[in-house]
Amino acid sequence: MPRTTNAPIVSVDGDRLMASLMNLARIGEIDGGGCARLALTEEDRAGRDLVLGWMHELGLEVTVDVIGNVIGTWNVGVGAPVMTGSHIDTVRTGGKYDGNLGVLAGLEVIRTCQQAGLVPTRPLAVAFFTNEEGSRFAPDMMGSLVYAGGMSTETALDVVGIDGARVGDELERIGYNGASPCPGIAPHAFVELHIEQGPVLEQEGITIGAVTGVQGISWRELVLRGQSNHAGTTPMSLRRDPGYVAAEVTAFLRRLAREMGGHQVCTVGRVEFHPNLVNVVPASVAMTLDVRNTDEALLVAAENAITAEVERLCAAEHVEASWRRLTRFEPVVFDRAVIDLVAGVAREQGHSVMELPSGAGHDAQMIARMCPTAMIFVQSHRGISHNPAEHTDRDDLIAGADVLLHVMLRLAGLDPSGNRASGDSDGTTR
Ligand code: HGY
Ligand code: MN
Ligand code: MN
Repeated sequence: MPRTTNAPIVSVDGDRLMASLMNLARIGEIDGGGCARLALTEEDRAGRDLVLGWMHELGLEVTVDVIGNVIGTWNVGVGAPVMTGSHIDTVRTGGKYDGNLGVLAGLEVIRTCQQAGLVPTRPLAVAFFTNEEGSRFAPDMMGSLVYAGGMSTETALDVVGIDGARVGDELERIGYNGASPCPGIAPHAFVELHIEQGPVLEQEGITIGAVTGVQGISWRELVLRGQSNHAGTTPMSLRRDPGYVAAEVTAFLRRLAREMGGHQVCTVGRVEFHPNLVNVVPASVAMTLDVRNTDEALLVAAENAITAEVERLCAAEHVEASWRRLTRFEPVVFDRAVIDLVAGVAREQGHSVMELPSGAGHDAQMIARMCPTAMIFVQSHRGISHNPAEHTDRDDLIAGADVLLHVMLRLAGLDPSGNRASGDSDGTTR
């Protein structure tokens, strides 16, 4: 049963949207109904090729830039484009909708306008940005960060991933080392549709999230070096065991997050022992620390508390610690006028709406450096994501796409009923 009571004047084709999502999900599909398309792998190439083909079918002008971001532009009207988009790379155990929904709903918006004979006064553009996930190559949101001028192309191309591959070499290998320069063209406005990837909308029984911003993200790699030794002959009093320190650090992060409360989250997602053998006290351990908070001062306090605890543990165990910064983004606040437009359009379509911050990072947080930006969230079933079981109901996917359609049209100066929307030159609406 469609959730909206006020069907929009122009609506996306739900069957077509679902078909494109399922087609893309078949590329890199894994057990449990998910996807594995790590950035710049063969699977990512295949996904890129498929979506790029759909862009050409729509008659879009397609550009590939120096970091592999792909932008399809429907060159109608005049001025900077109203842009939407997201990413189609996934984590190794990804779902069908993370990122993919934002890109494919953007293409569905353009298809719907073309078929309805709606011609916006501004170009509409759909982007998929390179390496949003960051799990192979840090930082995450790499492509949109370079697009927005927050990271130099040279630095990004020289990033080496967890498997030893270099970004620039991989881009060339898959044929997406494009020519368009970065920073890219600043859009008139940017709106990204994305699944919430958390439990809030479903728990509150709300259909549409008008996203207020993105929390701060701190990724660090910690390498602990002790002394490799025989597991059977080495007395506990003589050990310099980095594995023990790694375990204590992991437990400390959990306690710290619980004590700080609020939006504070801490995650140890990767731990690599060396030599990783049953009867050898490890020589070293490399681990990652993902620490986030909506409040920058609290995020800094959490980072400092962790650094101090690592120092204390290492001193007691005679282990050495070395740190490497992988990612550090401060919290981002989206544009109030665009947030209000998202909420207003959703309510016009009869949906329940709430404002909330994003716990996950998104390309929108980078494009927000260039133009008025906001996001639209739809529910994630049981808040699960970065997991093959990731699921969002069909009606919610379509509701999100319809809100995206009408927000983009308003930003492009065209009201669905064909009147000129009261837009002004800086992308905000009154
Ligand atoms: O890590 C994140 O928040 C995003 O999925 N890259
Ligand atoms: Mn995502
Ligand atoms: Mn993700």
